[in-house]
Amino acid sequence: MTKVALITGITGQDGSYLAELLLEQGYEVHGIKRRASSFNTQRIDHIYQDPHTPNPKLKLYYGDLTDSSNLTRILQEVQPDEVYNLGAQSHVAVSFASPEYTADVDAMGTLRLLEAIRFLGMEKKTRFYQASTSELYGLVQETPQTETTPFHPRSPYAVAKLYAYWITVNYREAYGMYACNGILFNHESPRRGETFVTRKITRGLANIAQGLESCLHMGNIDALRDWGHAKDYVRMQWMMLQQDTPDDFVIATGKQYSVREFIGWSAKELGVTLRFEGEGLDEVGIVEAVEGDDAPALTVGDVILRIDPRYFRPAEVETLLGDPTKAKEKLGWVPQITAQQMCSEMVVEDLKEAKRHALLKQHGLDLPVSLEN
Ligand code: NDP
Ligand code: GDR
Repeated sequence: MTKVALITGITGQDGSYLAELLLEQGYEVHGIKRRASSFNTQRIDHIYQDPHTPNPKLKLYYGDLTDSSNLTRILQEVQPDEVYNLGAQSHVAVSFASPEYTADVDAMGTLRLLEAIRFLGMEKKTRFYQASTSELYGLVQETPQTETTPFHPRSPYAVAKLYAYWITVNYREAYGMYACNGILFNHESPRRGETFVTRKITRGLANIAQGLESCLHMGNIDALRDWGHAKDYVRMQWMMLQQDTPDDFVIATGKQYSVREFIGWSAKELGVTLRFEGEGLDEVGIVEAVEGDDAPALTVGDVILRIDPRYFRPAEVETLLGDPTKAKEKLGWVPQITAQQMCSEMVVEDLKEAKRHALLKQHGLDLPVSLEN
């Protein structure tokens, strides 16, 4: 029997990798996408199937986590064996600007989906995965963080995700649903949204190296994170729904680095050595050496990084480090890709794009590079 999956957030980073994985496993995949004024399916265009082809394996539906009517209708139509709730307003800094919307999508959206499954009488058939987050730990109470570490969320995003975490546990306990939380630490890839810190760095430095931008403006570069690769993490999302009994798992690498270190790796990948000088808001990143052909626009002494208070958050999560022992012991999950390998892959992909832009520019086709970050 072909398994049927429904993914909210299929157009996002994780949604796209998960859809690929499930298609490879022979699933019929259904995804909810938001209506937007321009195309928003770039991450899944390569697996998109024309709805006019007979029996397409991937189908998309317009919908939104703020609207129960469409969630109920789509669930009823699709009758999924597995639901992966990846849709969210997922940017922590943006959640301070739009706290109510973030709560509506990330907290209430999860409730709407669970309640629709129950209302349709599918609670014993449909398995549910909730995209929970290491942001729940926020102001950390112990290091490394495990499934039993107390939560202390530090942003409207994290508070909304805390509700989603507990409502998932509650539906499991109250209605016997197979519902799981994956408490995922930061995971990245070349498909990461451009305004998250890793992608902002790899894309920004690649653009600077090619003369398309002049300076990267950053916030707290001393923040510490446990970064993994999205491909490894979506595999674990699927594994969680294949067990005999539902459970919650921390997904992390168990290694921690600073944003500053990530900047250093990215620069090195481009053949650039960066020196940090100054302190606090006056700190800058200066080019110390340039080797190879990947940074033709740079010379020694260029200031290519500055600190900008705009990127500091009203309450910061300074440090996160996960302990994935439970996932390893119970599910045999071990991440395959290191943070450094991932950084290198991201720089290579962003450099290809920057070179394309630079070439067009040389030939008089000066396409604007989006600098909003
Ligand atoms: P992205 O921001 O890349 O993707 C989020 C997805 O949610 C997009 O498809 C987006 O659509 C969709 N979405 C946003 N708002 C709504 C809405 N109102 N209704 C329906 N869909 C909506 O996130 P990631 O792929 O990185 O993360 C996936 C999930 O995992 C998120 O819930 C995130 O909070 C959580 N998470 C992520 C971690 C990470 O490090 N990446 C770590 C821990 C948890 P559109 O493309 O139109 O914007
Ligand atoms: P995070 O990821 O908030 O951990 O949430 P992000 O990459 O945005 O920030 C990581 C750390 O870097 C610091 N930082 C900056 N961040 C951004 N975006 N831009 C900057 O210029 C900048 N300078 C420094 C931040 O302050 C922070 O400490 C991500 C999201 O994917 C969530 O959805 C997910 O739940 C968590 O990871 C786990």
